[in-house]
Amino acid sequence: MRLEDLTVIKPAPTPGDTSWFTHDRFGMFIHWGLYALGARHEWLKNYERIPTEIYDEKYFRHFDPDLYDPALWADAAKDAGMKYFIITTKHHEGFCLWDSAYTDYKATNTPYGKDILTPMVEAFRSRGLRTGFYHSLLDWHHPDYTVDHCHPMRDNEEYIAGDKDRVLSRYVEYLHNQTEELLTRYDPVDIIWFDFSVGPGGRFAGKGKEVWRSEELIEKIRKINPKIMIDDRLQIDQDVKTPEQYMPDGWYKVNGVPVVWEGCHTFSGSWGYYRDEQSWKSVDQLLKMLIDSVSMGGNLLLNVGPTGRGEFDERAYDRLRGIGKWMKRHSRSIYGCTQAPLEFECPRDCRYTYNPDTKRLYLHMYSWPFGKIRLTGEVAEHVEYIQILSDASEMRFSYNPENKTVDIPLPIYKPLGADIPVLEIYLK
Ligand code: H79
Repeated sequence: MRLEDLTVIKPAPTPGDTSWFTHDRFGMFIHWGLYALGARHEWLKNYERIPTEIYDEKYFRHFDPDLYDPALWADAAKDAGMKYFIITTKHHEGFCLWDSAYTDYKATNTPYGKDILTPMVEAFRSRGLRTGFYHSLLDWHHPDYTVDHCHPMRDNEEYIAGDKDRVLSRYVEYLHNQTEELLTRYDPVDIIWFDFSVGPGGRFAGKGKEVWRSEELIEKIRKINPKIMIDDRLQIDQDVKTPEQYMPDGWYKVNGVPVVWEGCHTFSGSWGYYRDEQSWKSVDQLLKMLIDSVSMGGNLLLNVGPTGRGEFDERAYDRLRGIGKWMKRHSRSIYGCTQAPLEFECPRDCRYTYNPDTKRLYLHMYSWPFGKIRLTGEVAEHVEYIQILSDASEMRFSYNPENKTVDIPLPIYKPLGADIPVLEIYLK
């Protein structure tokens, strides 16, 4: 088969511009809000059924991140090889990081007293990273947001009785206004990432696209920025599918059609800062999540939950530095890459990624196979030159046309500086 005739999947086109996104592959999610002070999950208001007065008495009144310096965050993201960031402008708790004209529940009214979002966007943009805004559809603070089964007051009869005076459409107006405010003030925003549409549960009504007036909201967003990428959680698929904390077992499909997708993952389980969580993933595991995603045509959005003083903690820095060390010498197998041609058989315990522009195939070896590695089938026909990606050292190989194999002898020891070694295979 000719190289041009191999099957390289292209995801279905979308209304926004995803060309940069499917090239860049790796972004930083940031979950930051009042819950950083609770330091025990961003859903703590919900899990512990905390009334707003108590939540605010504690966290709103004590929010003062004196060590907040977004330049440090942006440096850490860039050094890890991330190309965009997505910040929680407002999470489910309802607290706003920017100086919104539509609410008093914002950073400027805390002891900190300053806008958090503007310097953050500036810091990341000035380092060449693109900007995404996570924005919660749920709002556990707004007086017109009615109770549903995902609400902190779902068991509080007195609070639920108050729903008769709540006008949900007023909240939706607020949601539309704030979205327009954000996208205008920080134009051009590259991604808007809404989270999420609550299904009906028990005695409570759900909140979906009719309630959010999703279609109209999308129209308003595209009027401000036609190129923006919109996620799928307004209950209308737009530019990107967002599997959360799980790895698809192949290219993510909608009705059988491969689409643009981005998996979002945490370091330790929760998204907001959780001091005592011990379930931190290793650098090796995180790198494999990135490689796995690209090998299935997707992106990885990896989350950091900064502390209440405004820092990434040491565990986060440790992982980010480890990822950056690998990325420095291996990002060529990530940026601009996608799933390999479907005809190619991948050796055991390995992952391919493929750059269709340079026609180079990347073989990631998850365990070092000692004596040699063998490529069989269609791929063997196309091997022109092979080197180890980390140091451009030549890998000699022998081609056997009779059984269509390429044998690549390997040293007994894994090459230095290549924790997950990658062979760069030039195809012909
Ligand atoms: O922002 C992060 C999370 O806080 C948020 N999305 C990421 C990016 C998120 N967490 N959970 N969900 C979204 C999905 C909600 C699942 C639920 Fe339930 C299942 C809501 C109701 C049933 C579990 C049980 C959580 C609340 C009750």
